[in-house]
Formats: sequence, C-alpha cells, structure tokens
Amino acid sequence: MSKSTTALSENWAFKRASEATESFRAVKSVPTEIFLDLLAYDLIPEPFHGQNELDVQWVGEENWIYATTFPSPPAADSRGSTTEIVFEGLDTYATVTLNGCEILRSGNMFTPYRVDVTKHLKKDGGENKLSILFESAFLKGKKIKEQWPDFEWGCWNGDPSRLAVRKAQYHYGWDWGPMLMSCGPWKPVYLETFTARIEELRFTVDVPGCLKTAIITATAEIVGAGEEVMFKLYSPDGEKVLESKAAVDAGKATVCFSLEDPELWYPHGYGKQPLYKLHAALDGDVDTDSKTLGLRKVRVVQRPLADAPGLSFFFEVNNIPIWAGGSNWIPADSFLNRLDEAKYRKWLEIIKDGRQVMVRVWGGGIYEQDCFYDICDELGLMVWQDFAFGCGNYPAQIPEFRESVKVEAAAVVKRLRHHPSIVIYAGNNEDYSHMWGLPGRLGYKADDKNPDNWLKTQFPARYIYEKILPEAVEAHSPGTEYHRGSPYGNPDRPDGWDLTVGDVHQWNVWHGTQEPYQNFDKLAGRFVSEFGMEAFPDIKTIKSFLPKNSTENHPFSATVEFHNKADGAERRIATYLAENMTFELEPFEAYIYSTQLMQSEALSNAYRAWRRNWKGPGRELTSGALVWQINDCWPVTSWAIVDYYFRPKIAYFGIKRELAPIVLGSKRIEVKTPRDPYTGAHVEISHRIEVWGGSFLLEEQGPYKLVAKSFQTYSGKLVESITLKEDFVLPLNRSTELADVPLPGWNGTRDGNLDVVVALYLLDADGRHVARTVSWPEPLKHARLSKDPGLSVLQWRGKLKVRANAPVKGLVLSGDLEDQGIDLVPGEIVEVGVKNHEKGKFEARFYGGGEKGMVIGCVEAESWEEVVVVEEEKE
Ligand code: BMA
Repeated sequence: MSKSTTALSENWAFKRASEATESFRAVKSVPTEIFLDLLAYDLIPEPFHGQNELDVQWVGEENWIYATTFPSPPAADSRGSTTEIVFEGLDTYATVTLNGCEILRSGNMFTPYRVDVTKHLKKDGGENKLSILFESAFLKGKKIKEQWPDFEWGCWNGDPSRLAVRKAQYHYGWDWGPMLMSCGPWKPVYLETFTARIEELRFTVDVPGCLKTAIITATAEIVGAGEEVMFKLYSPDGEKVLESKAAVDAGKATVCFSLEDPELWYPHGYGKQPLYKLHAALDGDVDTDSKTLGLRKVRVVQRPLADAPGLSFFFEVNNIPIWAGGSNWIPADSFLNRLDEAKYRKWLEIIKDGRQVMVRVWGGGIYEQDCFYDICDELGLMVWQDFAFGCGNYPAQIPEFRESVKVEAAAVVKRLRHHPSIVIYAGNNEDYSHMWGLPGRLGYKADDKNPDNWLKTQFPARYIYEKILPEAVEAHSPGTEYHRGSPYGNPDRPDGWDLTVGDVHQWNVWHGTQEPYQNFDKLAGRFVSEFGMEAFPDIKTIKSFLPKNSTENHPFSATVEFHNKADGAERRIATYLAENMTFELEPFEAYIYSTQLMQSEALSNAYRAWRRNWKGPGRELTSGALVWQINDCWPVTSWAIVDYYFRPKIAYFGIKRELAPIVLGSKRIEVKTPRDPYTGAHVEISHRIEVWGGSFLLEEQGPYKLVAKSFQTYSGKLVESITLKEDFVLPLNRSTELADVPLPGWNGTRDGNLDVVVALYLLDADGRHVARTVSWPEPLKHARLSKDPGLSVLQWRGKLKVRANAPVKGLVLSGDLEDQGIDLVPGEIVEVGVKNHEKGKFEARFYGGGEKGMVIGCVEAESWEEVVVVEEEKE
C-alpha cells in the first residue's frame, strides 16, 4: 500500500473558549491564526491602523478553540496500516482532542508534532471531531515566570515572561513591532496513512578542497516494514546521473554517490546556483521523497591576521573568500499567514537586486518557512540562521524548557539542513551581550567548562548555546558552522565588545555612545552582523495607517509616533539630522526625505568604510556587514531600508551602489599643522582626500586611470580636472589604496573645502566609466549648495537621463526606478532604469533646497538639444 496524505485544511471553525454559548464561526482555511479570523468577521479593527493595536490586546489574553470534522481517510481501513496526524506548527499552548480523547499537549510554536491516531479514528464511516484549544501564551508565560521568582528575568523588548514561552518573541512587541499575540494552527495540518513510510531523506555532501568531486551520502530513515530504497540523483538540468538501491537495515537505508566534476553552488555574483535533486522510493511506490541539493564547500575562516590583532571572520565558499554584504531579516508580517510564497520571493529578489549576498534570519522571529530557504538556494543568497532566542536571559534551569528546546533544535536542523544557502547557525541574538552588564551576579565564568554548573548560575542559557544547540548541529548537520551567538567572539568578553574577533553588533551609532556616523570606519569589527539607522517610510505607507484627511499627517503626531516603537527615536533622528543636514518639517514629504537621505548617508558610509577593510589574504579586517534591517512587519518608522509595503527607502539604493563589484571610495581629511608644539594660534589647516578602489571580482581588473573633477558647489563651475593615478590595476577580490592627495579644487582657505564637490572616476583604457563616487563636504549642512541647480530629465527607451548645471545631492524622482538618491555633477548625464513610470512630469527632491519637491518636465526625445526643460517650484 502507498502512503496517502489527507490535508485537513477545510471545514474548520473557531470560537472563544470562555464563552460557552458563543457559536463557532467558519474559518476560510488552515493554516491560519486568530487575528486574521477575527478580522474576517469584523470582530476587531485592523490592528495596523491608527492605534488599534491597543484595542486588540484582549485577543492575546483569551483562550481560543479551533475545531473541524473530517471523514477517516479511505486507506486507513486497510489491514496493518497506521494513520498519523501531523501538525507542522501550533502557536503555542495547544491541547488537541480527537473524538473526545486528548491526543496531544504542545507548548512550542517551532516544533512540528506527529501523533499516531489509528485507534482514535472512526471506522464506521462516521465523522471524526478534531478540536484544538489554544491557551493564552501571555498568561501561561506570566504563570511560569511567577514560579521562578529568584531567577533574573532580564530582557530587552517585550514582556520578560516571553522568555519562558517558545513562541516567536517579536509577537510580544519589539522596538520596531507591535505586540500582537497571535495563536492558532499557523502551519499545515494533515493525516498520513501508511504501512511504511520514509520518515526522512537526508544526506551529507563532501566537496574536497580540489573541488573536483562530490561525495553524497544519502540516508532514508524508514518507519514501518520497508525492505528496499531506490535512490536517484538528478542533475540540475533534470537528467538522471546516478542511481543505487539499498536494503533497509534497522530502519535505515544508505547509499553513497560519488560525482566527478560536480556543478557547484555559489552565492550570486560568484557563480551559478545549480541544484541537483535526490529522489528516494521505498519498495516501489510505498513512499517517496525528494530533496534539492546544492554542492558547495563552505567555511568560516577565523585565523590570525598579518598586521592586525585578533582573528579574521570570513565566509569562504568553494575556496573563494567572500565579502558578505547583506541584511538582517525579521518576520515580514506580524501575522505570518499574511505571507505567501510570492511575497517571500519578492522580498528575496529585492535583497538580491540590492547586490546583497547574505541574509540573517534574526533570532527574535521564526525559523522561516521552507519556501524562504528554497528561494535563497535558487537565488544564491547565503543565510545566517539564528536559533530563536533574542535579547534576554532564558530560563534554561527549567528542565521542561530545556527539553522543549532540545526537541525544537533537532526538528529545525533536520528541516533546514539540506539547504545549500544556510552557511552558519548562531545560538541566539545578543543573549550574551545583554546579560553581560552584571557578570559577577550572573555567575558567568568563561573558564568553567562544566555545563551542569552553568545551570546553577543566573545565566543558565549558556547550557543551551554551548551544549544543546551545538550538539544538535553536530548530530544533524555535521560540518555546518555553529557560532554561539550573534554577536560572539571572545569568551572573556561575551558582551561582543572585542572588535578584533568574531562578529559584532555595532550600535554605537544610534544606540550606545551615539557616535557620528562619519566614525563608522573607526567602529569596524571583523564582521558586523548588525548596525543601523532609522528613517521614516514612504508617505503612502504612513497614510496607510492614518484615517483619510487626518490632522495627524505630520512627523510628530501621536499616531505617527505610535508607529515608531524605538525608545528615544524622535530624539535620535533629530540628533543625526541636526548633526548633518538642514531640513524642513513641512511638507511631511520633505521631512521624510531628509530622514531617508540621512539614513542612506549613514549606512553607505559604513559599507564604504568596511569594504575598504577587505585588503586581501591575511588582511581581511572586516569581512562583511549586515544592515539592521531589510524589512518591517507592519507600517512603521524603523531601521528598515525597505518598508512593509515593499517601498525602498533611499538607503536601499545607497547600499546597492556601495556593493557594486567594482567601487571607488573616498574620505576627506582635515589636517591641522601647528607651527610649533606650543601654539594654538598659528595652525595651518589643509584638506586632503584619500581614495581607494575595491574590486570584488575574481580576476585582476584594469588597467585603469583615476580622474578627479572638482566643481564649485553653488555655481557648478569646473575648478579642476586632474588625473590622480594612471595605468594601474585593481588586484582581485580586495580593496586597494589609490591616492592620498590635497583635496582637488580646494582654494587654500580654511573652509574652502566646503565649496567643492569632487567627482572621482575610474576609467578603463577606452575611457569608459567603470566606477564613480562623489565626495561632498562633511557635514553636508555646511556645504554651500545651489538651490537651483538646473535639473533636467529626459526619458528615452525605458531609461531616464538626468543632468544638472550645479552639483545635486541625493536626487529622488517619483516613480519606481532602478536608482534613487543620485548624486549629479555638471557635464555628466546619469542614466537610470525605469521599472514603472508614465511619461510626463516628475516630482523631484534633492538636498539643499529641493527637499520640498519640485516638478520637472520630462520630455521624450532622442537628444538633449530637443529637450525643453520646464521647472517649477511646487506649492
Ligand atoms: C538589535 C536587534 C534587535 C533590535 C535592534 C534595534 O540589537 O537585535 O533586538 O530591534 O537592535 O534596536
């Protein structure tokens, strides 16, 4: 008999458990969750609108019942067969009853459950009644916390009781997310009937250093009486390349395939993403399973550096060291069932299009849906996967808690291990660093190697991060990198503040000491897995949560501020704005623009500085940077670079530019030379510029010429055009210092640097632009810029061509374009791809006069001569 699967997705209904007389209401389908079902009946207002979040808090403090009826699957009657019910995910405290019998009590949202229900199912054609009671996770957590009064329940974000509950921690509210304590059967429910089945198809891949072969050892775990498994391996283009049979022995069948000249999987930009397919069939068609495979060799290289302290921390794929530019991922919705595969694909394509190669699935969210990792495999995105712990002191002294984590970890690693995209697991997000403030009291001793002792301290979760989780990874995905936490480096400084080892979360811009973002270069770590800056989202996103014609449509209204969950956000945004730029509060769009430009400047600065630190073999001073954060879970002002409605902020484009395969970077330096050691009065000031080039390609590039053109900020007059360096190459896969010269165009006066904008060009032998960067006076607010730079736009063959008569900083044009926040200098035409825009007028914003927005006439024409440029100030 072949295995049969029966989905239990239809015919469900839900109700509040406390109201005996309340009737059940039909549910559209399962998987689902309580907020979505209540919304479908208008029983709650949309939680994302206005301040409705506050009005729906009662939902999380109720108990809810989900119930369905179903006929027994036909095959369940055959002799010797077993029927199991599978819950891929129940959020969170669920008591499941089938035909009046309790069959399961669960308490972990991340763990799938499977129960043999053969003897519970009706045999007479009668209906089966399945009911699930979801108890309030919030109240349950509070009770658990109460039972451990002597434990240090420290946490950052959300209610401390969350630490006791194995539920997505962001559901408790975060500094970018609302508190929405959903519950329900959030993943599929189904029945499986079988005489024997493949419990799991797993494999290991060994690609040796020569990359010439791949050894694939595949195992099928069998439940029930199976005899033989046929394994087939298909090439990426679908051809069968190998097949082999193995007898089932002690519930297992194993084969070993050796592939010559395998097609290897690479992160995008470094090679292709060929995916093989492994298929297993048990005794003909009793059960089948298949998995995709990407063959690659991955290491995290931590080794001493040539002339710097500490150790490197870089990802190497198929022997290629990779500078990992990317971002942090949070769950893309407060209601996970609002996400479907199309949305996941859209998000991951945005990441890839932004030239990012790594995405970190942050520990305060969920282990993502399978399709997330499938798409990462396909697109060539590397995944840094945190275990689901974040910003708190977890109560690992509770035996049931430990047991639950153990089962969760095994299930998660088994589900995810076949994905080539996953290159590292990390034990948690910031759980070491947040607890570090009081090491004495917490009893953490780096050199105490006895796990049982850890449980007796006030930091018992060390048992999870240094025993349970690494053991799970070793047992179920041997060879995959396990990192104790993010950040983690030096065991003596688990607060993450040793910048010379491991990864760091560099929050001394925004949080911490609130450094100027110009200091990002000094704040580098070996791998920066978090850093960020807030900015307001698009005005349309803000309007989505305000009532029509609301008087609250301004940056500091109660509702707009309600949609920013970060403590002190208004102060910090204002600080960084005031330090760097002049700005307008009205119209709202102008203020939004300024915050976005400021965010973009900050983050671009970081990427630029940290990619400069990738200096070749033995000198990998910084090997990657992941911006906090790519996305949002609702419409909000946050650190996201793309908002909840997929609307990119300017920073998304700024980062994309910095992540180009060939880049130029520059930094202005003010040099003060006192006449002698005693004077404060006789100090000579000069302005210099350092220029570097980075090639992240795998072959030497060049020969090149480096040209600088400097322009007067306010008039656009060309002051100087010089060649800084000629006939040089950029060595492969690293950054190279190119020049350290007096600032071109500087007139020698003390603050003359404020009057020059310098465009730097990397030109190839044919004079083509290979890379370009524009150096602006810092801080921008001191630059004396033209308010009327003579902008014009020409639309031609799906592209825009933009030019100006004076330097323009951070030009944003209305429409869905391939670039935004563009810098322009006179004499240059910048081409921008158009994704979606009608011909006609463009609204333009730029820094230094244009924030309020202006409308530029755009003409479709073959050449500039035909263009009549219309410019008008917007009301
Ligand atoms: C980091 C994250 C999150 C938080 C973010 C912004 O530390 O791990 O906990 O949302 O900072 O504060």
